[in-house]
Amino acid sequence: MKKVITYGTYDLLHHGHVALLKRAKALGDYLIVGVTADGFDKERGKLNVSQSLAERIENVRQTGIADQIIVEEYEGQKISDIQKYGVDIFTVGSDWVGKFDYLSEYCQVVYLPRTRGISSTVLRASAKPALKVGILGVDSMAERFFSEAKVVSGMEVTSVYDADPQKVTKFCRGKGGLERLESEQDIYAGCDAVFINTPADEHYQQILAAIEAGCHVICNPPMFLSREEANECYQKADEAGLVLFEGIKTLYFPAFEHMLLLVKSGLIGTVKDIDVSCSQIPEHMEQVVKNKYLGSLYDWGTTALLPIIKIYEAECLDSQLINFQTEDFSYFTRGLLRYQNATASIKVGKGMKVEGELIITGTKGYLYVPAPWWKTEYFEIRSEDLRNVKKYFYSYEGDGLRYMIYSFLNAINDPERGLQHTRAEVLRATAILEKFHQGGFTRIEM
Ligand code: C2G
Repeated sequence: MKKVITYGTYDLLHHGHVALLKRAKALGDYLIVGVTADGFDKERGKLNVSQSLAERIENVRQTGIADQIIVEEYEGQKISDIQKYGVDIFTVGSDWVGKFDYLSEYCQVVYLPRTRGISSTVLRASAKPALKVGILGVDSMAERFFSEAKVVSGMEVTSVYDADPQKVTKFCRGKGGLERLESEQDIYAGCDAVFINTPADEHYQQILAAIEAGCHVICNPPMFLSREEANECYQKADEAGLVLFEGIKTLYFPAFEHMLLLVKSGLIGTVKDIDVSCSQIPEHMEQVVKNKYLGSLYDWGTTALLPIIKIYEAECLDSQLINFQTEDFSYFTRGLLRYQNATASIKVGKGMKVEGELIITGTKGYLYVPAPWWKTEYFEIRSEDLRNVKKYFYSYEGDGLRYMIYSFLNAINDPERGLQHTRAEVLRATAILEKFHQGGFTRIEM
């Protein structure tokens, strides 16, 4: 019996897929089809898969062409599958020519002609019109957001506004088709969603105006500096059926997501302490210090608090903050947080440098994420016996923002799926930022 294997996402199964499966089957007597798991697709940068793994498997099964269906979970699984199932031929569409030549060490590799004129991407785009997104504020994150949004199908950045027209001119250079608008209001009126990329003290009014205009919001953290304002905005967004999404990119990186799952699975026992450090010495510090909202806890606070809030899932009972600052700008904030039966500490610096690591302490061991933990592709789980360190490696595509943007789009297109970062979690971080914003810290002159 000649065994053939092929792999695919098979999202929104179409005649191109079926043709491939038929040709694959004709290469031998027994066809194994590997359908890609959601996590694997995300890791390899294939975002926006519309159907669940179960739906995609069922669609392949219903063709009656596959003799066996397996799930493809990770890079490198193909080799172990070929060996495990005694496969004679690996095949895949001609859009992958060359990509799998390395498998010829294990079996024959055949690239089959791809059916022209049909793809899951085309079907997805026609299923829903692309979401129109406007960028409000063209500083730092705007470029990264613009380029990463391009690879998230189902949305497009159509317009931009910034109070500084010269900045907009520079930003729009080379971005044909991007419309520059004359006011913030034009952004809210002309788009389905807005990326608020402005200093934190402007967010509240801008979010209210966006909601008023029926615009979904993805906002740079910290989205809010006051719980009262946050609750007001959430209530109005609910009434309008709109999504408020805090754009904490770290949360959507594959490594961070998996790290949370491992910690919550009890792998290091009960977590009793979390130690987080983030810092940056930006260029042109003389410019940065003019804007207090670029200061330590304003700029890093939401990210530094993220692992603490996601793991403890409880209210902070007490926080002590010590802040190094001059006039109005905070360079370095150190915080000690107490929870029901656990503690946490944060160190965040702007214009000061500290090792950017994350250490999660448990009763069976600890998880160590090296700097820069907030965009890590790697972490270790260590225990008393340092010889059995478990190492975890991940990769992310591009700048990594695409995973966050994809989650934002999902939250809009599939409200039932809900938000990965809940309102309660946003409010827990806001409580600490609010305390800081209102001067609830011990001040040390720089
Ligand atoms: N295909 C095709 N004609 C099309 C679209 C897809 O022949 N018009 C083929 C692809 O070449 C692939 C299979 O159908 O062999 C499944 O395609 P996708 O679901 O798009 O998945 P893809 O990511 O291309 O799968 O690791 C191998 C990859 O998983 C291949």
